[in-house]
Amino acid sequence: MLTYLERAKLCNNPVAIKLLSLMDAKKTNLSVSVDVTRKEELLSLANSLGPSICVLKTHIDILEDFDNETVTMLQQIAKQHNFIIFEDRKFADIGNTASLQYEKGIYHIADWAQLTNAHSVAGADSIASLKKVGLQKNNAMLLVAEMSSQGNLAHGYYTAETVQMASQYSDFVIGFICQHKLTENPTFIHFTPGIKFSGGEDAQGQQYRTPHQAIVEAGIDIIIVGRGIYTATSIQHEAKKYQEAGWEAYLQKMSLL
Ligand code: S5P
Repeated sequence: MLTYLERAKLCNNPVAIKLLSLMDAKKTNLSVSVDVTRKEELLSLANSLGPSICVLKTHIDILEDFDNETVTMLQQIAKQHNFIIFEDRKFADIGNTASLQYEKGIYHIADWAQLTNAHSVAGADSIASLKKVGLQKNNAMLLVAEMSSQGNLAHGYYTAETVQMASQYSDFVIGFICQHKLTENPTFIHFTPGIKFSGGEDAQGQQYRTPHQAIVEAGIDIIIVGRGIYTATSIQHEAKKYQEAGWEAYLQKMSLL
């Protein structure tokens, strides 16, 4: 089994190289999902979480006071703390529509989010259209291969075909949103949401596992934590705890295999 840094050297996509390298340098496989609705809160969280994270995950369309300055400042903070911005947009439409949603509209996602994601449900041509927009901007994409919510339909054939689709566009698709390690190809990065120390579920179908379960038992690379961190009393302290737990689990996985 290869380290994050060894895997960085095998990648071609610039975002994958940067991400795996900075994970090694900062000793973190923690991504925080900052699902807040005010710009100021988003930027303040980005600043305080910066030292602990490799990826900041946004849902830019839930902000009630979005303006262009939001993303300019977010980019500055990302540069200062050396993390990747991941807009969790989950494109799911035909190629023409998905690529317009990626490049145009109010958000111009392709201009500031080095990483975003798409469902595979619309088929390979939709990913090809997204790639046409994103690759020339040195961006990357994740495919949603599995989900954390109860009763979701992304399993079996759907997941296997999604992995296949990723291989078809591996210069642009650098990994998956998933619940388990899906491929032995070391250039694909596995991201897992639904992470909380307490495990359990929320009242709306979200299912949680611990960092240890996701990294050691399910073999994934990056844990995505939302409410487990941003609703904590001491956000920085909680982020540090998840960062340490995630890193320890990675070291444990490496020496076990
Ligand atoms: O299957 C998924 C895929 C994603 S990207 N399940 C998820 O929960 N997510 C996202 O991860 C979700 O949109 C949210 O932003 C985050 C989980 O948040 P939490 O508060 O439940 O940790």
